[in-house]
Amino acid sequence: MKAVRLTAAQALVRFLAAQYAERDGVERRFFGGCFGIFGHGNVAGIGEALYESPELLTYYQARNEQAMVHAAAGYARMRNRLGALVCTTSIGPGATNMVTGAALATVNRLPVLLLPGDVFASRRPDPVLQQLEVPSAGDVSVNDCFRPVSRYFDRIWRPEQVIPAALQATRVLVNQAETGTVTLACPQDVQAEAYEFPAEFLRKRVWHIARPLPDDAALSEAATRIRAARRPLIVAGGGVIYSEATETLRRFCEQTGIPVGETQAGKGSLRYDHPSALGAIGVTGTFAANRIAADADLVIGVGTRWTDFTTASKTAFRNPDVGFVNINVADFDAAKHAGLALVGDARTTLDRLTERLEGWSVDDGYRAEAARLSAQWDDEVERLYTLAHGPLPAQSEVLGVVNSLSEPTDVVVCAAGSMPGDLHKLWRTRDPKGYHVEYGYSCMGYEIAGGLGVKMAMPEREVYVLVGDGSYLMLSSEIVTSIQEGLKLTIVLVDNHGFNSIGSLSRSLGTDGFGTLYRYRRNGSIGLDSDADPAPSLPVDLAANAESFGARVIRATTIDELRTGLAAAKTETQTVVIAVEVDRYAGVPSYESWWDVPVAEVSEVESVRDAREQYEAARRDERRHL
Ligand SMILES: Cc1ncc(C[n+]2csc(CCOP(=O)(O)OP(=O)(O)O)c2C)c(N)n1
Ligand SMILES: [Mg+2]
Repeated sequence: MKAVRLTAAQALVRFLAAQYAERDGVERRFFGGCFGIFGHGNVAGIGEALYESPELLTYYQARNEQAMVHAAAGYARMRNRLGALVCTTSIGPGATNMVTGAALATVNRLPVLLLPGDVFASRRPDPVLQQLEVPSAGDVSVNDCFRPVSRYFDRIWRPEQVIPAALQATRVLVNQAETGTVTLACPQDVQAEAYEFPAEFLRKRVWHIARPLPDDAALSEAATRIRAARRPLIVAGGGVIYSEATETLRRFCEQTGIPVGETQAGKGSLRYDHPSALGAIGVTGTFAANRIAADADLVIGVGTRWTDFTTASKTAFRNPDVGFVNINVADFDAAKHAGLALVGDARTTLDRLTERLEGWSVDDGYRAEAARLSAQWDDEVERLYTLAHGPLPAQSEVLGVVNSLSEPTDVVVCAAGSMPGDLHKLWRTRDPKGYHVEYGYSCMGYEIAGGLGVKMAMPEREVYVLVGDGSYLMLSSEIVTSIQEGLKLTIVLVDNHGFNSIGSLSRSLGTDGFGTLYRYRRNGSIGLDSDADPAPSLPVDLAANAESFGARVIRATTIDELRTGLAAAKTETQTVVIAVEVDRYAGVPSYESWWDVPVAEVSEVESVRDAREQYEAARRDERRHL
């Protein structure tokens, strides 16, 4: 057998460049490039391999390791998990900076391949710079932190081990049920060691991405249960979009009349103006979806993880006889809520169910009720889009202007703070890939970095990143990368001088927004100043910060200025930051839902005791779906 003498790093890079994924007969390269920040732990290993053969994997420079994993997650989501990016780091802090990004990708079931550098396999120069020694275990390094946040983990102790490790890594990454972060920790000496790699290992390899189907018995049982239901409801999750099942879902609900509520990852499954579209469901849901959910007798979850936000902490489905049918490619999720598990691909499974439900539909009254609620909800959106609130605008108006000035296929990106909830409720989605809110990990700092990954995956689309001041302060450095790469982002920086989301949560729990305003220390404390009597604001100018990164900056103080700014941003070819201040107290209400956040059982504070009483009352509605 022919063999090629390569370093472990060179062999790995060659292998990655030769991997393809194929679904429905369409073949594409799986690894779209490699982000990297170099240090002694990877500069002469993977760094050398990328330098020696730059045509194999495009190298992208990032500012922050966590951010580059976020970008990789955004990219993979935008590619419907049919493509991924690689991230290489040095050892120690460079490596552990990726742990948060790794968890985010795994929670959201998105493929990313991490190659953190690791300490010497030979242990010769131990302890090396940045090595954390564990006195009781010689084979532990900081990279063991990646184990619980990865779907697959290996450490490449010897160069020939690249062969099984790379094959296993790719198997997991392309597997729609298993996918998430894959970590191959790469000891810095091994990266540079040579081995005779078989040519067969380096050949082009096409991984077929299947559309598995549940068995006949499960499909028949599901059809029987749906036919018997009077008020069925579909909850569409991210799986609908990843499986490219949105058209199939539309046909399914037009034939059957079953209305659709959407999770954060599933938003965009059905256009906002479809008569069966109830919009967002759960804690951040619409009254349309939450009312239908309350009485539903059968809930069909498609590609959803059933998080507490979707189920309103298990209070959303109040019909005592409610049952669940779960279509999911992962049996782990399909089994939730004691549902009838249809383990399979969303698109093919919905197709089969459509056939089996031929001639059946919900009654006309129920169909009309859903359509009426859907229309009433859109009136509420319109109201919130046009509040004419002053002197500072309300956040909902900002979202309204961005929505109405963006094209249907443009992409809105967000992750943490008060905007994800408002977007979930209010964003009018017109394209399955037009809504990108990371709410599995809801990680502050994802917004700009994730937006960069979205743009890398679909450079032909305009990308609108909505970011709060808190998230901006946490991680905004990838603005520099977006400018370096000529990948334009339109960043709308919504400033309310601190944490609006946690501030109002805190107030609702009796703790008066403690620690959520950005203010000077006063009378010895921070955060004890009240919303009614705040300490002076901090002299921070985030727009100036963005300008210093090289972004074009537009400052808007009114909704009209925001509108003009957004129109001007469209003509720019580089990243633009539009800074706008909003009234932190002009929030969007919640609509007939509840979120379980425990309140102190005993407290000196009267407002906390009151909140506890309300909490205990609300918790009585929490159910177990067994
Ligand atoms: C990394 C991280 N740390 C903490 C949190 C908890 N958290 C959720 S929202 C939020 C405040 C976000 O502030 P900002 O971006 O200004 O948005 P706003 O709430 O003001 O809309 C915090 C601290 C989080 N989601 N992510
Ligand atoms: Mg804020």
